[in-house]
Amino acid sequence: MRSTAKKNGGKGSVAAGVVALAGNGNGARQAEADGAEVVSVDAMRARIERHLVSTLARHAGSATARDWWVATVLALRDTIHERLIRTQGVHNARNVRRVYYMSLEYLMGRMFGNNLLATGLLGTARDALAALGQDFDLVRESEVDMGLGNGGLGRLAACFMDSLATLDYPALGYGIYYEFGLFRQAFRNGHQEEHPDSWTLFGDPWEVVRPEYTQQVRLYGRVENVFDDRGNYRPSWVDTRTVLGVPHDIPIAGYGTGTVNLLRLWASKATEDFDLAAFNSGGYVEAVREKAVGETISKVLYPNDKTENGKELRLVQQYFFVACSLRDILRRHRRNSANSWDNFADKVAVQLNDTHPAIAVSELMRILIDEESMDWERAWAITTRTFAYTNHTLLPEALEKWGVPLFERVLPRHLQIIYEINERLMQVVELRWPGDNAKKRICSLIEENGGKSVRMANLAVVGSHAVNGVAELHTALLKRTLFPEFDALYPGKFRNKTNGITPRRWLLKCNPRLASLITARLGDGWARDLDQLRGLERFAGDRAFREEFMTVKRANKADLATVIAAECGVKVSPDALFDVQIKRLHEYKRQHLNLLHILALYRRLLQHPDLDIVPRVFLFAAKAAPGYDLAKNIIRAINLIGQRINADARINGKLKVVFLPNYRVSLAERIIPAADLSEQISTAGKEASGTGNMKLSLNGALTIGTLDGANVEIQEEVGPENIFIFGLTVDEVEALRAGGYNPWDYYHRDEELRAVIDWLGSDFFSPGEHGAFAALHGSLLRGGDPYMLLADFRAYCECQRRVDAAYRDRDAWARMAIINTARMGKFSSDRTIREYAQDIWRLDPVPVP
Ligand code: 26Q
Repeated sequence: MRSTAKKNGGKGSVAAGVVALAGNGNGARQAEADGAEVVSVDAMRARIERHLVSTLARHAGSATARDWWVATVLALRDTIHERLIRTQGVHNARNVRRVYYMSLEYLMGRMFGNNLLATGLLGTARDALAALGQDFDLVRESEVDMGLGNGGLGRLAACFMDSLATLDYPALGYGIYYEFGLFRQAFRNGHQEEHPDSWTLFGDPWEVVRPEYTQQVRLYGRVENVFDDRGNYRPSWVDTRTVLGVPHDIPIAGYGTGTVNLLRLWASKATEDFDLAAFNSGGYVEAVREKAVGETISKVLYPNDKTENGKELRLVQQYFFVACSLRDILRRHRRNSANSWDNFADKVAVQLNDTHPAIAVSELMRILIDEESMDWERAWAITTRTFAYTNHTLLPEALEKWGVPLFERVLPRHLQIIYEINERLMQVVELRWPGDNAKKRICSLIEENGGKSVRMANLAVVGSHAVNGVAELHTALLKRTLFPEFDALYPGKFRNKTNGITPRRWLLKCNPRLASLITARLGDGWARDLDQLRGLERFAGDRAFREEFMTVKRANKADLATVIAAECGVKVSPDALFDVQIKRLHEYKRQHLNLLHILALYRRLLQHPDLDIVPRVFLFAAKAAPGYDLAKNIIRAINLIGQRINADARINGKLKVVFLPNYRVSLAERIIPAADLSEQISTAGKEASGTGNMKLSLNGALTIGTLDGANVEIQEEVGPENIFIFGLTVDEVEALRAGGYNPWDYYHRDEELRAVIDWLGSDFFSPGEHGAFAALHGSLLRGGDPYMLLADFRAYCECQRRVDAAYRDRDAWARMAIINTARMGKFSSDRTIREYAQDIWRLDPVPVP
């Protein structure tokens, strides 16, 4: 192993991790030999025992698997905290420029395996637990996912935190310490049921609470118009209510490096005066009971992945977390006496993850003007130099807007500032397009139709020096369709930063078999430099390697089959084609197009029982927003149709349909390594990027997809011969819509399509229950089929036929799968983060010895 590492110039701890994951070798000796963390198995064992007794007050004889897990986390944390202190010491001593990532969501998943790999202590911990008589795999299953996000945007934030630390960038992530993360999903009679996710119920051993950095946040109240003794307007925000924000810090360890950054999550707490002043009419006990109001702010993550307009608590959450974070940034900046406002924007870069934290633009302006008495121009220059904004959606209905009356009640002073920003913006628009009121209406931060509302995207665009989309196609559409006026007004402000995923979690950790196979051929450098996977192309032509690659896939599929049997009670064959669609449930993602194809196959099989098709397992996993009835209806349809198909002996098990409940990061880690086919079938122009597409392809699944989001760039990398592309392009979608799209045309013209839609609309799959899928059925015809499933149906079926044909030639399939893995280098989040650092943040790495 040592020689492999040397030969490839990789970092030693990487090698230790891979070998240990594969289950052989002595991790500690390895790590020591490679110059990484020097913790012997005996020392690790002693640490675990010490934490078990002194921290958990447990006798080894009565300790549960969870106790062992907590004790091992604490033992590992000893190392991580030392590195954290060293990292922060270096950053502070050198007064480095930092990036602050502001996101309402972080989908971290489990931290244990990731941190063991990062520190090179996986083998050591495994051996230490074995020496203590514990089953490592059982112990690690005790960890509950940290599910503080909805989907792609939240997981992107988690991948970015990993890359920032791994690449030694000084960075801090700010977010909310939700007591309840994304709901737990269960199925009852095919219906989605939501249950609370109380992930902190028994405490979280990764976090450190920092009461000394508690921040006060003011809300509500009114603005008093005051003039100072020189006649200057000095507005004063009074009669506010105050809540406290208490930071909970989670360490983020870089992989194979000394850097440990922080994820700082704010929990809200009531102050004494918050409620005693406002609610004391009911007496002492009532007042204390009412304190709970201040604590609800960080109670729960909104389970929507598009805007739910007008929810006061959501606005309060956004402001609460932004206000805490900006104050914390300021406190840290002021700690160093060399710092002042003059160099603030030289030391601080803030990235806004979508518009959710966009209120930060007006909050920094408020601080500078009201609290620091700065003039407008200087305050505005500092503000716009500080912020940059990432856009994740083009869907107009998903753009954030806040009604002015609500905004004024919660944040009256901020509304004034937004009006002032807007007035100056309107002057700029007037200069550029004199007399053009239409342009003013489009650019305005205030939308006026009926009532007034604040457009958060416009605020984020004007308040930032850079705005980026998340894939090339998405950025082009952002400029062409969503913000053409701003693009004209601020040339060069809009840029592309194609998303990426961390190869540590999405290959090294989740797919140890494939990781070991790759490391055996290429050495271990790929986990920090994913472009090295190109070296696999050489082996795509090697029959023995292709067989090994498929053996790995087969073993991963067998593992997943066990999970499916346990979770769904369905028996599936690892020799079938595993056709996977895993993502949030949305009409635009078109899980129901997949379903229409399943119905078509099922019908063909019933009509021609000897039809020769490749046996397939259709795998779904997805959560629907609790208030999104149509999405829930699609889940129900997949569940009930699946039950019927799975139970139908006539089709000889050629089709299985499985909906795995409670999709989350740790479940994705089991599904992705076992996938043969990756479904990325959104209506062209709707999916900003997608990141699951990258994870699946990296693990050797072939993509069936539309030319949407990052699929376009995946095709560029793997080549058109190694991907299955079908359907309307963005331009064709636009043209068809402009010409008056009518789904009935397709319905009448295509006999099979008509048959499956009618079948879906019948009670065949819901005996005794009339109209179970009426909502879904109605959306496709009477509802006008807004996502154009009918237009793409035939092309999709044809493309699936090509998939079927390709899968029969296992060897050719293996070659394509290997090439997919080999060419995913571009989609490492390390590449994405380097681009942000160079083009947007102007940030340099700071190695930590
Ligand atoms: C906003 C206001 C109120 C309540 C909820 C929200 C909200 C929450 C989450 C709105 C949107 C989201 C999440 C969006 C999201 O995950 N978008 C995805 O981002 C990925 C990373 O860039 C892309 O790959 C996906 O294409 C995009 O859909």
